[in-house]
Amino acid sequence: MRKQVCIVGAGPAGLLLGHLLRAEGIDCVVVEQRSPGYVLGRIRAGVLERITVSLMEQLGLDARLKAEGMPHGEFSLADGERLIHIDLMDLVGQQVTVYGQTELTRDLMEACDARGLQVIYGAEGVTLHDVATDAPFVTYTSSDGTEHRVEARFVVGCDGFHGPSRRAVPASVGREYERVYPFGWLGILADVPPCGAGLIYANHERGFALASQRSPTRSRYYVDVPLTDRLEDWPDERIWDELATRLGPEAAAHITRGPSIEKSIAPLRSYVFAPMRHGSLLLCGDSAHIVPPTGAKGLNLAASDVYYATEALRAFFGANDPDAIGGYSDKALARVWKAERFSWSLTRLMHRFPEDGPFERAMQVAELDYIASSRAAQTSIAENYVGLPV
Ligand code: RFL
Ligand code: PHB
Repeated sequence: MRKQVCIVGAGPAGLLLGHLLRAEGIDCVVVEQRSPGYVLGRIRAGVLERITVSLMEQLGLDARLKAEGMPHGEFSLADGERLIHIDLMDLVGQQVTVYGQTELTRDLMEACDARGLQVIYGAEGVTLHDVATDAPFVTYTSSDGTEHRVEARFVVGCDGFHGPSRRAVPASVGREYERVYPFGWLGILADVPPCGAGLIYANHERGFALASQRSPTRSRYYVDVPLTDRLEDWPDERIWDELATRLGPEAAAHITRGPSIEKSIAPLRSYVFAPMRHGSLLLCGDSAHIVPPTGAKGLNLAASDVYYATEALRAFFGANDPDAIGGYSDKALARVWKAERFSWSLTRLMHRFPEDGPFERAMQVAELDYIASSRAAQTSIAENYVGLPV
């Protein structure tokens, strides 16, 4: 098979890019190792920035997002007894949209046939070849054992943190920056009404907690747990008890308990791989970087990478401008590093690190006090939370 672009991975980054390229008349295919059901089964992000919503709008795939997505003009930081409100609308005149990654991925998936976006699911042994040259290709084996080869002018790696694309860049060319955190987030999804209108991030002496939601009848909550903990250690009642304590009395009074419909533990990591382009290979989303989920940035960074990659590929194929491809990595990384900084600093502020002593705790208290009393500090948080401009 011969295409202008071969996209590896049909998560949100791969599907979004595929649709945007199709809309530009660029011939592409998406190669995914899993089944559609598996991809939709992963419960992940919930908060969408403007860039993510506007790409769906541009594609005309935002009908359900508009109808079911919940605009949030504020969120809160809880510190023991106190709630610090960050009024996004008042501070920066923008809001975020709460709409599950699963729903966004479903919208993109369901539009593939009508938009002529070819996605090959169940591709095994996906391997990238000759990415440093102008004639890269991708090989894979389909479930019936047939071997396939996709020749393309560009390969875009949208295959997440564990995919093969990043590893196709020689170690002598790429550099890794990494911070691994000493805890993970235990997430619980339940068909119960949320405990309040807005998201609450809590730093309690027992640890971190987050109250989020998916709809007026579906809640998503997280607590941080030691990396050695297993799901069996956390029956639902223990999670609800812990949430009630950590989120503070105001939220606890409004928590509705119910059986979990999904429960998982995700480790926290900050990671950047640079550059995000090598020859004819571009990396987008989690294949190139990971943020701890505290800033709600991962999916939104995947969307901004896809925006820059689409611009670069449009300029290459439409205006015969090879320099656009050359500029992709620097443009994408400039935004990635700022989101990494915000996610890291909010993680540092809102979690109790096992190695922290009284000094580090005093710094957290002082910073939360400063945020509570300073509109400038709140504005800085707000402009990062709604998403810096692309
Ligand atoms: P994905 O979603 O991992 O998709 C990668 C796709 O590539 C496929 N793949 C392969 N395909 C072919 N061959 C191979 N060898 C392959 N290996 C892998 C995979 O099967 C998959 O389909 O990456 P992508 O598209 O870059 O999207 C990134 C986002 O999924 C991620 O950043 C977010 O979920 C992060 N995140 C959040 N982001 C936000 O913007 N807001 C949030 O509120 C938010 N909350 C979260 C999060 C992530 C979490 N976890 C579990 C990591 C909350 C959590 C708990
Ligand atoms: C979520 O709803 O899953 C969610 C919300 C905000 C975050 C992370 C995850 O910062």
